[in-house]
Amino acid sequence: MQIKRLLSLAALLGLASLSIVAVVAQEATETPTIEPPTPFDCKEGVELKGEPIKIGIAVAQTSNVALLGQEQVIGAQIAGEFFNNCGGINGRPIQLVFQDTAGDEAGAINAFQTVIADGVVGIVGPTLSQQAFASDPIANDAGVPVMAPSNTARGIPQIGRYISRISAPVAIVAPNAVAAALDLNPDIKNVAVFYAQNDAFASSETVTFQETVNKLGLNLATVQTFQTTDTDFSAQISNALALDPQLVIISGLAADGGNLVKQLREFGYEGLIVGGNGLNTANIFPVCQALCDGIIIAQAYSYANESPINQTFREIYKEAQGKEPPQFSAQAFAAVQVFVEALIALDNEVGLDTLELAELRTRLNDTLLNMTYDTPLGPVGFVSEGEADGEIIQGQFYVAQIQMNEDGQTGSFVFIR
Ligand code: 1QQ
Repeated sequence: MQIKRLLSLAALLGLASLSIVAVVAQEATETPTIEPPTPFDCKEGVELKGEPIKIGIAVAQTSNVALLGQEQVIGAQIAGEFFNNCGGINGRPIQLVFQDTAGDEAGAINAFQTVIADGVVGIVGPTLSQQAFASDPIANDAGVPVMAPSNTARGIPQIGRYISRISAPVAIVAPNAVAAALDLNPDIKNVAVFYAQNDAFASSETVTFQETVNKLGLNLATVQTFQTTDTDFSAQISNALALDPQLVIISGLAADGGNLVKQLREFGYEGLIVGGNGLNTANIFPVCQALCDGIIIAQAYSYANESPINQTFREIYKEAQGKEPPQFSAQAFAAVQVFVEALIALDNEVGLDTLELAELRTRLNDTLLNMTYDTPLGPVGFVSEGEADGEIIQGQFYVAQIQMNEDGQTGSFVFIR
């Protein structure tokens, strides 16, 4: 009901007034630009008919990684309802097929195999890069397009032609957080870096953080390692605090990362803390509670983005969840959006029901790589050729700082850059 009302509002706004934003890119030495996307055209009131088109949503609904995956489920659910209310794929409904990957590689492989066998045209997932390196080759070999909603490690699009990501890589996003920390404390000299050695994302993100520290002329005083399954970080913390850091940078996941922050503060560390993408969720609040206060985290999404589609997404999210939407939900929404818009374009071009599933999947992959999209993340496109095909081209990044409320339980992400 409520979603309907908001969607009418969106229709009134026409979802049509996005200004042209220059988009610069990525990782590479040259800076690819994209054609400014056409705003999504919501066709409300269309009666949906025909066989649903299935899109797999294979993310972590259980395990520790669900602290991150739950936000993706919410973003995808909002997208499923939104795009069906906007006319589906030229009047055919989409059906999101949710399959829990849990937190490990085996879970991701199982979930991918299950949704592929179920006949999905593409997959949004998995949650972790660590899982993606195991499950994506299966989809790639089967010719099933994957849109990674949150895989930020180096090398994800390079897994294969069918693998793309909506989640900007750590190499682009993470340095912003260190720059923001220096704005807050220009006297930072010594930096202690911590990272989870058993996780592909954390091992990739720490390389970027360490390079950034060196480039900025700061002293990389120590690099401490841990496991995402660790709960006691006292040895590493003692080692690091002996070197008097003014900044601690953590690349881990939510539960371990939150615990590490908590223990750092309990050991008396008072300096700034930068958390990586694995700490980028309000679901760490129950872990570090009041001691989460002040963590600085780079963002590939801001709820303040004024584009109509973002403001519609934001309204729907806030109505359901009572707070501002987080990055992982926005990225999951945008991942579904890319499949929907590419399916509509392909249907307009050839008619989806003229294609066998295998050909549909291949044509969908080629189509999606060559379009641009006005998403809640801003205008995005993809590298469409070569080794890095499927890499996102996105222009807007931000930094937020966690502000905990007096109750020590609730808090928010306050944008500082
Ligand atoms: C990755 C990540 C995770 C921390 C996101 C949930 O960025 O695994 O690549």
